[in-house]
Amino acid sequence: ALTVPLETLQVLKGHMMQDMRKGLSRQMHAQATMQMLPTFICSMPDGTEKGDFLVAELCQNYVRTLCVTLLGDGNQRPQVMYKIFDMPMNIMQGKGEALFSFIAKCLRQFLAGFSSPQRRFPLGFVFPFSCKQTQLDKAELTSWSKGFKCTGVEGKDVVQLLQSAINKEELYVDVVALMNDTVGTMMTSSVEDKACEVAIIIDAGTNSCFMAEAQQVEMVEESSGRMCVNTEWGCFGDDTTLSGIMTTYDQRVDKESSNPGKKRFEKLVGSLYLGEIVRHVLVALAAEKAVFTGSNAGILRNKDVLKTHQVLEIINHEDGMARTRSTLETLGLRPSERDCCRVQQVCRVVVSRAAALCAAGLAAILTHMCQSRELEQLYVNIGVDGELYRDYTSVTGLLAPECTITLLPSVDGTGRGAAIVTAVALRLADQRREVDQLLSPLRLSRSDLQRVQALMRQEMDLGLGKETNARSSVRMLPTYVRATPDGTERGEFLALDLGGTNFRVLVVRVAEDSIRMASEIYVIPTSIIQGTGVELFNHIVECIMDFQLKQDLMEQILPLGFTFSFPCQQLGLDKAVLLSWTKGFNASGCVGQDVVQLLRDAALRKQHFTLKVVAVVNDTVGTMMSCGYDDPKCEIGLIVGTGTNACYMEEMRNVGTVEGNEGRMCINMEWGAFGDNGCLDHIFTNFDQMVDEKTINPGKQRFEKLISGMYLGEIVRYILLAMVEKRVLFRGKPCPKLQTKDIFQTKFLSTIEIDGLALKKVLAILRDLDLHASFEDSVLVREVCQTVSLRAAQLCAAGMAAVVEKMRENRGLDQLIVTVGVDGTLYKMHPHFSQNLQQTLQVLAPKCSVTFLQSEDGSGKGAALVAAVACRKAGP
Ligand code: 0WK
Ligand code: BGC
Repeated sequence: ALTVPLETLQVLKGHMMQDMRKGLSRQMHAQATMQMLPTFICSMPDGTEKGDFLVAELCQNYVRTLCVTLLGDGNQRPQVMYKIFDMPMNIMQGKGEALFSFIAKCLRQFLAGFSSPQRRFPLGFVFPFSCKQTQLDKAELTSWSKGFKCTGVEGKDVVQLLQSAINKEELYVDVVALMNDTVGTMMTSSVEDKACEVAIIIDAGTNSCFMAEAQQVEMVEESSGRMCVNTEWGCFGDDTTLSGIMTTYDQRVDKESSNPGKKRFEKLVGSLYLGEIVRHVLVALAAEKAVFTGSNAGILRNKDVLKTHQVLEIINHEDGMARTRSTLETLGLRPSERDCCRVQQVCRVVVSRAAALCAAGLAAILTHMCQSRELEQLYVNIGVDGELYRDYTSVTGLLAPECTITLLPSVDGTGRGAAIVTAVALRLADQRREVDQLLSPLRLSRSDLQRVQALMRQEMDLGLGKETNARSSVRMLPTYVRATPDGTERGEFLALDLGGTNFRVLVVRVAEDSIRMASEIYVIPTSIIQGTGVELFNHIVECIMDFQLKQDLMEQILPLGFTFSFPCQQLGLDKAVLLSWTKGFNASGCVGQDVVQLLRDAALRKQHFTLKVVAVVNDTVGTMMSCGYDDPKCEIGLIVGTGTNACYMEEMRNVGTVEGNEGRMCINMEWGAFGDNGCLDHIFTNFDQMVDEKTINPGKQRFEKLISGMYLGEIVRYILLAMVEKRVLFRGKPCPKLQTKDIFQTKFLSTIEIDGLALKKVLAILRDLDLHASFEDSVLVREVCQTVSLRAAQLCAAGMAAVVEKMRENRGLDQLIVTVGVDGTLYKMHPHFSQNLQQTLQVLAPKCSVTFLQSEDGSGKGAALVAAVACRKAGP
């Protein structure tokens, strides 16, 4: 009955994994017997921890106080001083207040031995009982065990109880961290470059902890990195799961314990109970006259008469037989040779079962880690402690063949580990302060955003005013597009789409019931976009010719709609003067020119080639038109891609720069330049300044440089460099590659911020940049990306709020219902940008219900629709 076959251990491992998953899940947590308690330890020591750290360790019959000095030199050889204070028996069963006051008095005595009373110390508290931890320094005791039963503690924050006892002793000691003894063991056993990620204690009680994927620990907010979870596996089987393994002897031990029905797994494994199990087996054997037939075995009916350390000596001592005889004779028994053999056998079976059960538990943890990290093979170091530690790699190996383990016995209990946890906690707290200081200027409050919204509105009004237009940074350019598509558009059109990531040439066939398109993407080399205008437009014409050849359109002269995504003063539907280049374009001889003419001239330079350009539109207008074809409520166009901009349908009566008051006209806001007059300087950080200075148009497109894809990666890069300098990232190691402009691409943000993305993917991106990051580093890099992209989405929302609120006022509506046609790689590819934008917009413009309609066909289709309108108006 006491032998557990491998198949049963396999089944048990399965049950434990199931229970672990329940314990980790927010929904099922209450049904789990293994409580899987978050410890708020998310980082391992990085060797830079420095200082003197106090530790108070509450052990079975004593309190150990330590002072550990870390030198910040990798912390291989911390200096440790300690003192043990035996605990009076009545403390374990007395008032909680007495227990904590006893610990505080131990600390006073200990400190008196080497420190000045005024010196302040951070303290780590090793408290080996199950606690509901909500912070590293906030933990409620859920239940006592191992014979402890102090009153007035369960349900209370034990950190607070200890701190107030310490304050009563007027000690300058701050309890910085509370941890379970398994955590202390994991940290203590982590030596040199052998970080432990699992720890098990098989002592009076038993327990384990391991570094879980944070996103799987659903009871806490942390969504990235890892967090140490205290399994409290001692409670496993407190439902009926272990009934198949529990023997009558185990049930008797449980019934006589101070907490019957509780800690079932612990009672099969912990040294507090093994002696009792052996005793009950011997009582049963004696009753069956299978042993001690020559003596009165009545003594064996006394609880705890056989200690576990005696059981261990019986099986470990090289002369086990002699040790067995002397142990039994000490109990007043006169064992025969055969009795001694039987007793030894019983001891071996009970201890091996305990070891096998631990191996099954360990295998469950290892397989869980291997699966949650999506690994084929897991290599892991395991810190072990406790008098019952056995080398059960063999059984574990059978139960978890996909894991290679190294057991690292803790040589110094949990004290040193607790000091390291405390040191890491303080290092992280310092780092958090540094990080918050660096990132706080990028974190915009609601009132910051409302101010940006108001400023945008102010600039819009200035931009629309004939007299005031020149003073506005938002140029509010009339587009001569007076209406969105009405479905009567027909015909075949060529379209060009220049200004985004890709240059596209399209043919668009607009029929009654459908719009069919064919397109080709052409690369425009940097040498051309920063060369001459002639080269640029020649290149464009060559692409058109290539396209027409491929599409067999050489014989036709189709009306052409030109999406030209740069600020242009539109003088007519087919006449637009370039005001300035943006987005890294800088072709000479174009600014101040009519870009349609430049295109026509390039066509003319090609013999026998004719172009019929009928419309030139901005990509925001093209996008609005393209989406407007499907949704008539679409009266706003938004681009958040390489650059950013918006357009919307404004009342002609408000457009002071164009004659006429009837109807509406689409206004290309060119909001990318918002703030170029300094009105946004209050939100511009030094990182933004550094990015702007390195662009080919410093001081220009300031709003765009806070939002769009061309710049977000650069903002992140400068922040990471500042964090390296502050030694909160990559251990302050210089990162030459990170000095390279544009090396941290904006698309990295879109990957790094994917929810649930395994951090190893973030590590891979950083590795490609020669950045050898720790887990912590990758969590921090993700936080920087999230902060930068969130600000971009919020600023975009503040701009959009100004637009929809103006339209609502224009139309005298209490509630505006409108659709925004949107395009751009950042908006489309970033995992959270669109959601953050929409959520912020709802807050800033609650009287507007705004639908965002992603443009599927790009603005080329829109340009073709504008061309169709132009052709319809021009008549046959
Ligand atoms: C696709 C549109 C194009 C626009 C681009 C912006 O068809 O007109 O310029 O989106 O997004 P980006 O390619 O800059 O990310
Ligand atoms: C340009 C706009 C364009 C936007 C999005 C900005 O840099 O100035 O005209 O709409 O980028 O492509």
